[in-house]
Amino acid sequence: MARHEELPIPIFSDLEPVYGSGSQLEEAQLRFKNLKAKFIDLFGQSPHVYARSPGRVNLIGEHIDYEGYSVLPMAIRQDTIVAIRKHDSSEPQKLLRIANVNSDKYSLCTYPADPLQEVDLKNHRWGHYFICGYKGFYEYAKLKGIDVGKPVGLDVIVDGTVPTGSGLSSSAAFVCSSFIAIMASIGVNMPKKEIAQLTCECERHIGTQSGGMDQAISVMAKSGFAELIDFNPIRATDVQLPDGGTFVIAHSLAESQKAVTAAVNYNNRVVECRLAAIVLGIKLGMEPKEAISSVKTLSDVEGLCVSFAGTHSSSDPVLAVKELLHEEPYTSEDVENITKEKVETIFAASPTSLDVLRAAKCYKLHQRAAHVYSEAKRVHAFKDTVSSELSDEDMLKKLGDLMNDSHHSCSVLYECSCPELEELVKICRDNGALGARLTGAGWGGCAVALVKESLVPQFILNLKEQFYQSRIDKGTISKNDLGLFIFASKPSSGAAILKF
Ligand code: NG1
Repeated sequence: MARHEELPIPIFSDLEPVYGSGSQLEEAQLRFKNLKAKFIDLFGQSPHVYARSPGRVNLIGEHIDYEGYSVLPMAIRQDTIVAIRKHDSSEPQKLLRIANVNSDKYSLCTYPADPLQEVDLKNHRWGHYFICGYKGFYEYAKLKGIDVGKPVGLDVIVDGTVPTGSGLSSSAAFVCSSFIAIMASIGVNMPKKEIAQLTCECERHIGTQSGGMDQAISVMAKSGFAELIDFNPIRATDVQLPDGGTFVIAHSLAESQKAVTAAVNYNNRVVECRLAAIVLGIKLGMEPKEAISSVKTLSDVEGLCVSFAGTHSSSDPVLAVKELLHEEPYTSEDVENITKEKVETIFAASPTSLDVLRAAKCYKLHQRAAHVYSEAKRVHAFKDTVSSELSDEDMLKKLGDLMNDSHHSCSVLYECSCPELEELVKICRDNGALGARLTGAGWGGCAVALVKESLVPQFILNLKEQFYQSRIDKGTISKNDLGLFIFASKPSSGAAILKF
């Protein structure tokens, strides 16, 4: 039987295989009905096809996907649905009209139907994420020589329930559902692993140098399982989580605008990791020129670091980091003395990296590399624990410890936490979570806590009282919306095409 990631996106004519039964199905039926009505109201015709793709919570493995390391996320029930109608080539208007069911917050965006258009990064608009998928699909079709005809107009309405800026990957849910809807409207389908790769690449048009975790899980998720996602090549392995534990997701209410802050946060860390990898490569015997041209990620020099550790009776690459990279932040001059090259020259081909260099004062190479290598190990320890012979109780405790260690590393070494997340993680632990950590890119967004199933209702009540009540009193959120900010989550299904 073909492996899961080799299969195309499933096409369904009813909602049950995607949303299961009960209240979740009823809610989905209502959303689709509403979406269709809005579509007809706005565009005068019904959509041809729908695509949906879920958000995700990352259980462990933060900020290591772009360094080539495996991660362990699961899809959540919140998703983005894209309804689409492809114009007939005889229709005169060649425009992409992108509307949202939440038109108060997201007003209609209009773009030309030209797949070569640039995404205007200086003027961020919500519709840009659709354009990422649009450009990505046409780039792929051109590369593969698929005849998709001349670009025509598209009418689109989007309905997203993944909270934005929350570390739950609303952006990937939107880009993946857009890409799949465009693909389906043209009558094409392809293996999930190719879509995961393409959507990862095309989301970079928005200006972040993302790894591929979010798109991979959104496209390849299976109901009931978390997935161990490997890269190069992309592969998903089902991970059955132990009984008796539930993951509770809680929003810190600090919104992280990843695309807007990329130069000082997300892309800054990608640049720091590359510099750390080049410097390690040189210290471990590579010629500077060779290191600059061939070393892209910390995984590229892991072998050298492990060999170095071997000479000290260890196999831990962190040992090389401790011995070879000082804790003092590196200035550009410090780096250039080692690389014999201007940092601007190293990153000359990447405008978003040059933005990072312009904004950065120094680079914390030791701390970032120590996080990446140790976090990569924790992902495998998590997977090994889940498949071990430990009792459920011991297993849950060990998983919780790994999550706590991961948070510590994100907070202290990678510095991607924030005061609100620190407060929330502490409150989770004080209320009996076996482990709690920030999830996703950080600098705001959500925490995920592993909680004994029997304690979940009380745990949620305590968090409402101890974290959210003061924010309700201040008017930051409304009491009626609490369910959007704290909820228990089970692993949900991945992307799907729906034709009725
Ligand atoms: P968020 O911001 O949580 O969607 C981002 C990246 C991931 C990964 C995590 C950190 C995008 C689309 N996603 O996720 O690839 O690097 O941060 O682990 O940029």
